[in-house]
Formats: sequence, structure tokens, C-alpha cells
Amino acid sequence: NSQLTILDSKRKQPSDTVKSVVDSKEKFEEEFVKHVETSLGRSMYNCDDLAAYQAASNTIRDALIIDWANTQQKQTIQDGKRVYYLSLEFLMGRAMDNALINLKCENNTRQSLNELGFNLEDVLNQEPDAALGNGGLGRLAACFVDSLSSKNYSGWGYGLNYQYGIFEQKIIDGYQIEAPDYWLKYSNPWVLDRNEIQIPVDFYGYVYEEHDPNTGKVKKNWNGGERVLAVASDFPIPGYNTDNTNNLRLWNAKPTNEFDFTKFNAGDYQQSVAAQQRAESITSVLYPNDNFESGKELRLKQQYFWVAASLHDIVRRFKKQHKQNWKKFPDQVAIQLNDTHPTLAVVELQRILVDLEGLEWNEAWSIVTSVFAYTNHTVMAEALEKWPVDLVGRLLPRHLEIIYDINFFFLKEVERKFPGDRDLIRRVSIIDESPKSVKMAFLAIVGSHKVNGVAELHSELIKTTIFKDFVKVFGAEKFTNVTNGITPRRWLRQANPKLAALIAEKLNDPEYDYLTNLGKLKQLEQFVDDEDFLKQWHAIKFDNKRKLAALVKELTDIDIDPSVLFDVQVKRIHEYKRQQLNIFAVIYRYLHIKELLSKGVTIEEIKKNYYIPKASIFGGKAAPGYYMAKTIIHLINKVGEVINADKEIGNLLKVVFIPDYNVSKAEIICPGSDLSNHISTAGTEASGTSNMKFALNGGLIIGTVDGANVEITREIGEENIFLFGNLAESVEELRHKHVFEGVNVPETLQVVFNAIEKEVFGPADEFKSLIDSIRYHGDYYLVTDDFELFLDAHKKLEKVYGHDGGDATDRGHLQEWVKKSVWSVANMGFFSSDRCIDEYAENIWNVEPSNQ
Ligand code: IMP
Ligand code: B1N
Repeated sequence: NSQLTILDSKRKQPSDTVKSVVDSKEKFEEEFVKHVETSLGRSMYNCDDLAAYQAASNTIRDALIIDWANTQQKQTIQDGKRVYYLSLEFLMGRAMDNALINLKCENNTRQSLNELGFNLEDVLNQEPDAALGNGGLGRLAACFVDSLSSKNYSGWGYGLNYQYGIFEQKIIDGYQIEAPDYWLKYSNPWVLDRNEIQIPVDFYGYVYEEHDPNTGKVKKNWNGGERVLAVASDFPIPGYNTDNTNNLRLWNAKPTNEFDFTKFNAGDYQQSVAAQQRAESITSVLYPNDNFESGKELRLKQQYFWVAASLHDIVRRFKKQHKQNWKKFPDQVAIQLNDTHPTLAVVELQRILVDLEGLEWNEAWSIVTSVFAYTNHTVMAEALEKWPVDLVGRLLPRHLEIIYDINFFFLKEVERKFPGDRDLIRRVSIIDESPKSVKMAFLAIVGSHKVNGVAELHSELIKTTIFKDFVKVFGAEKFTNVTNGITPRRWLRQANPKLAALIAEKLNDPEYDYLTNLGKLKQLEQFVDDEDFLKQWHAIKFDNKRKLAALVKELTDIDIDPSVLFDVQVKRIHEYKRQQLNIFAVIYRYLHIKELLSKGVTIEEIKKNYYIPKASIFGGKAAPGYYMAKTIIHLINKVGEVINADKEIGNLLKVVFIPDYNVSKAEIICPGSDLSNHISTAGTEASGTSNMKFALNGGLIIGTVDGANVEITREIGEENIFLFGNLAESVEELRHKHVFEGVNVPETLQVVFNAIEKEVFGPADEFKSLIDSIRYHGDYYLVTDDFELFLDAHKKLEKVYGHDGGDATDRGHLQEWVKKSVWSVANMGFFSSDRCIDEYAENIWNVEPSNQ
């Protein structure tokens, strides 16, 4: 590559790489001061924690950019296949702490900052979360880019640079109130704005036909009616223990310079400027729905804008090196569709190849299907995207034609394989007839060479339910499983430094290499009978619980005693995740305790014979338009108000709702939990990933036989997890029974409903819909069927935790619990996102890591 040679020879001395900046305190301090004085325009005498955060981030970011550039050059020279992960959500959280971990320069930075008069933790706390995602799907994408870099793959993420991330949740009078999250208030020091990378993206307009004199054929062309520019912001992603630094490219929508002369001539300058400005609305806000699609036009615009810009960039990069040698395209490019949100990419690539590059349909289609693969994340009907045909046709007239053609050729193929099976053809058609709409999941399957689910149970379920017919058409080999994972850098080392250090010590691994080789955790098993070790392990958990208690105090002013069982459920609020089941059980417990007290049973006797002291800790956001989820939040808060104020109860039971759950709070909550709830109705949670985070941090799980809980159980052993509830295979039958024979509310749950209706927790009207949905509307999520099984599971686990309360620092009786905790962590190696990325690379992308 001559360009590169010239570039290298002109460079008189190599720029400072990350290592030289962050390994040398002098260098770091020099750069820091320079940023304070120039980038920020301040002086060291006028530098507060926020400015210190910005200067430190700029210093590290600059160095990362050098590694980034070196990585890109190297990858360009190696000219291997690149992976592109297309996701509408990247829930990154904070970047600085993570960069320090991945670059292994936390100590140096801490000392440098100290010498400059700052405290690292205070500085880190200035950073707003990059909350460009809703929940599991977005956080998975963030873990995946971390693993792509850490495992030396050449892999980019493509997403949108929303100006407003997921809303900030405030709890006022027990209700969720949403406030905008304008996270770019102080600009974002972690991205490099590439204003020179501007890609025009068109919408609306019309299709016309053109006679091609060269081929004598009629060619289709699209003339767009509205043009917006996609401008790149690059977010360097450092790997752990490697210089490999990949890129997360996030697009911003900007107006073009072209303006509307008709309006201008009509003297309406204001109007024409305003119209231009509306371009920016495309990337202004993340849709705050999890597992739900609202079908808004702006959402479809976001999708096309992002997909068109990303593909344009990918195709440009390919052509730069391989001209129009399209046969090579699938050897150079793998594109993963994170759910159906980027499915228009399939259509856009076909359009580029056929309309713009002049390839034959079939040749183009074979390239397209070799490039794409699709990950499904949910089987829930309300989350499956269906776009009205009129909307697609208006916004993207040429794409709609191509979708019809894709469908036509696909159905012809089905007809050829299954002659006369008209019903099969109707069932697999990408176009739904009433109301007329495009089924994006079907389009994604047809346009991809592989389709995967995100946990074994889920991957089996999609084959037997929503995509059953496609297994028949394409064969079972097209469908595969990649069980989700999490990055141990953030979710162990960063979130739980003391536990990570103890593990490093025990594994004799001072360099923490186990963080990219998580299977090594297995060696912890040999210490499971070591008294001293168990004490250390327990002391760390206790310390983490103290931190969590401090967070709870700060955010809610509620005191929780760190020696009680911390029983946590933090995740998006959704009926299928069943926070209602959890809070109903808390109410039952409270009522039962009150009844015992009224009968003269003492608190001490209750602790000994019935219930151990515990704090139920909830957190999570509800989609702003999801009434039932908001009702659940309200109930949790009202129940908390009553119980926490009940002097008789003391620390036997506390209920807290942590407002504005996000990634940085999760980093405190996961290490501080004894027990976490993953209690979705069987068959509804595709995988879950917080279950992995809690288990990796030594918390035990109470869960249903759903999603990745199944594989966690297999790995850690069923004696180390508290499973309960009806199985996925019974769900349909039970729902059927509810509808045709009525719902049977068990006596225990009836007691709870009665209390709510007697207004023990405030006006009963507020909670009517919640109870009605169970009692009168078929109890779709099987709360009645699993309620008593949930209570029983609690009895069992509380026996293990121990009944006598006691001094938390020396709890001999906790032995059994602590052993389970160690045993679990020792067997969580499988759930590293590094393992996921290796599986995708081998089975789906056909790529290998570059040798560093
Ligand atoms: P892209 O692949 O064209 O988007 O380039 C991404 C980055 O990789 C560029 O900004 C350069 O830093 C680097 N890069 C890629 N190809 C070359 C090359 O041929 N010479 C120098 N740098 C390159
Ligand atoms: O994806 C996660 C899984 O671990 C969870 O089980 C699953 O619920 C989650 C539409 C979704 N599935 N579907 C979504 C998010 C936003 C949206 O607009 C659907 N999220 C999941 C990672 O695999």
C-alpha cells in the first residue's frame, strides 16, 4: 500500500501511543495541563472536578486516537475481512473508568490526578452515562464492541449519536416522571467528530425508469425528495491488554447546504431555514421502548438514515481497496443485524449493487445474503417490527419495489420446493396482507445466511414457533444459537475491584489475564473449603453491600442495614419480567408478619421461625407510554412508603425503589446483591444478561426456567441456584385454561389483593388495572400459577441464608451461602462476551482475529 508507505516515511517521529501517555505520569500531567489551558481555556487555579474530568478524558482520548489510527492502518494493510455490528442502541455507560481498566493505567492516573490535586473517584463521577440504549439489547452491543477489540478482531460498530439518550427517571409521589437526558451538555470528550465525513441520505421522492443504451435494458432509478447529511462521530474502543482499538461510528443528522429556492423566492427565508433544521430531529432522540415497537415514521427514518450512511461507508471502504470486484465483497465484509432494526440494510445493499453498480439481480442477491446475518432477541409479538406498506412506499419508494421483488423471488422458490402448498406461501410471505405491512423479521431471515437466537432455550423456541415455517423452507442449519455474554472487564474488574483482586491473587495471576480467559475462574473451586478465603470473600460482599446501602441512602433517604439479605430486581419494568410477582410476594410477607405480631409472636421468633430480615430493592424504567409498567412502579413505591414507615417492622423488611437505574448504578448494585430476581414467565425472556452480571459478582439467583438461566444452572449446578415456576412448555396450556376455565387466584395472593383493595397502600383505583389483568383478563403472564412456587423458593433460600441475623462481619452460619457464591463465580467463565464473539466469528462471520 503505497499511500501508507508515504505516510509512514513522512512521519518524522511516531506520535505518542496510548502506552507512552498513560504509562508516564509526567507525560500525562503535561497533557492534562495543556488541555486545561487550551482545549478548556481555563487555568489550573480554576479547574474543578468537571474540568479535570474533561482534561483527563481528552488526554486519554488523544492517545486512544493514535492507537485507533495505527489499528486502522494495520487492518487496512492486512486487508482481512471486517465485521460490522449494526445496532440502533449502544448502552455504553461511562468511558473513562473503562479506558483506565482496558489500558491498565488506573494506578498511574490516580497518582497523577492526586499530584494535580484531584481524587480519581470524584473525577470519574463527573462523567454522564452514554445511555444510548434501553436495556439488554443495547448493553449487549456495548459488551460486544469491547470484546471485538479485546480479542483482536477487526470489527466496527455502527449506530446513531442520539442527542437525548434514554430519559432520566424521577420518582415523584411514587410515580415515574421522565426528564430529558441531554447528555452532550458539556460536549463529549470521548468522540472525535469527523465533520469531513458527510454522507448524503435521501428520503421520499419517486422512482423512474431509464433506458440503458449499453445493455439495452430498462433501469430503475430513485430520485429522492429530501436530503439529509450523515456526519460521523467516532468513539474509539480500546481493547483490554492489546493496542487493538476499534471504532464505534455514530451518525449525526445534519442539514444540507442546498436550500429550498421556492420558499426562499416566496420570501419565506425563515421557513426554509426551519425546514432544513428539522433534519437534525432524525438523530435527536432514542425511542424509549424495550421489547416494543411503536411504529412511528420518525423511527423508520432513523433506521434508513443509519443503514444508508453505514452501508455507504462500508462500500466506500471496500471500493477503496478492491474497486468493483464485487465477488470479493463477502470475503471482506460481514454485517450483523442486531435485531430487525437495521433490516433495510439488506434492501439498500441490493439497491446499491443492482441500481447503482449495475449487477444482475441474482448475482447481487447472492452477495447480499452471504454478507448479512440476523440476531433475533425476542419472540414477543408486540416487539416484532411490521412497517405499513404505504409508509415504506412513501418514505422509500424504490426500496418498497425491491422488497416486493425479494418476496416474489423468495415465494417462487418456496413454490418450487413445496408445490401447491398455498398456505405455506401465505404464512412465509414477507408482506402481510391485513393490514398491508412488511414483516421485518421475515425479510431479515430471507436476506441473511444465518439467524441466531441469544440463549439455547430461545434459539429452540424461535425454530418451533415464530420461524417454524422458515426452518421448513431453509433447513435447520440456517438457524443457530449464540448464548449472550458480558464483558468481565467492566462487569467484574471495574464494578468489583476488590473481588477481582482477590481472584487474581488466588489464581496467581497478577496481570489479571483471566479477564480475557474467563474459564480460569474454575480454579477457584479449590478454595471452596478454605475458611480464610471464604471470610475474605464474604467481607468483600459485605463491603459492596455497604456501598449499595450508601447509594440507596443518597438517592432515597432510606436506611437499609447491610447485614440483611439484599434481594434485588433491577431491569426494565415489564409485565413479562414480573416485578408484580415480586412486589405481591413482598406484600404477602408484610401482611403475614403483621398478623404474627398481632398474635403476640415476637420479632425474634419471626426471624427465627419465619422470615429472615431482608431489603427488597427494585429499580428500572418503564416505557413512557406503558401504563401497566408505570402502575407497577407506583405500587412498589407505595408499598415501600407503608412498610418503611412501620416502626413495628424495623429492619425485618424494607422496600426501596432506586430511581433512574442505569449502567453506572448497575456497577454498584450488581456487586452489592445477595440475591437477584430473574423471574420472567417461562419462554418470554430471550436470554437476560443481568443474571450473568449478578452471578459473576457472587450473588445467587432466584429465577424461572427461562432464557440464559437454564445454561447458568447447567454451568454452576442446580444446587447453587433457586429455580421455580412453570416451564415454557406448559405456558400455552395454562393460558388457554385461564381463558376457558377462568383464573384461579390462590388464597395467599387473594390476601394481597384484598389488602390493596382495602387501601392499605393508598387509593385502590390506582392499582385496579393490575389486579384486573390477572383476575379478569386471563393472567397472561401466569402470576397466579407461579405465586406460591415463588413463596416456596423463598422459604428454601432463606433457610440457606440463615435465620439468626447476627453479626455480619463474622457469620459462620453463612458458610453454605458463601460457598454457593464461590462455586457460582468459579463456573461463570462461559458467560464472557469474548466467548460469544469467538462463536459469532467462527460460525457466522467466518473471520479470525488478527495477530497482534
Ligand atoms: P476508512 O477505512 O477509509 O474509513 O479509514 C479509516 C482510517 O483508517 C483512516 O482514517 C486512516 O486512519 C486509516 N487508514 C485506512 N486506510 C489507510 C491507508 O491506506 N493509509 C493510511 N491510513 C489508512
Ligand atoms: O435483548 C437482550 C436479551 O438478553 C433480553 O432477554 C431481551 O429481552 C432483549 C425492540 C428490544 N429483546 N428485544 C429487545 C429492544 C428495543 C426495541 O426497540 C426490542 N430487547 C431485547 C439481549 O439479547
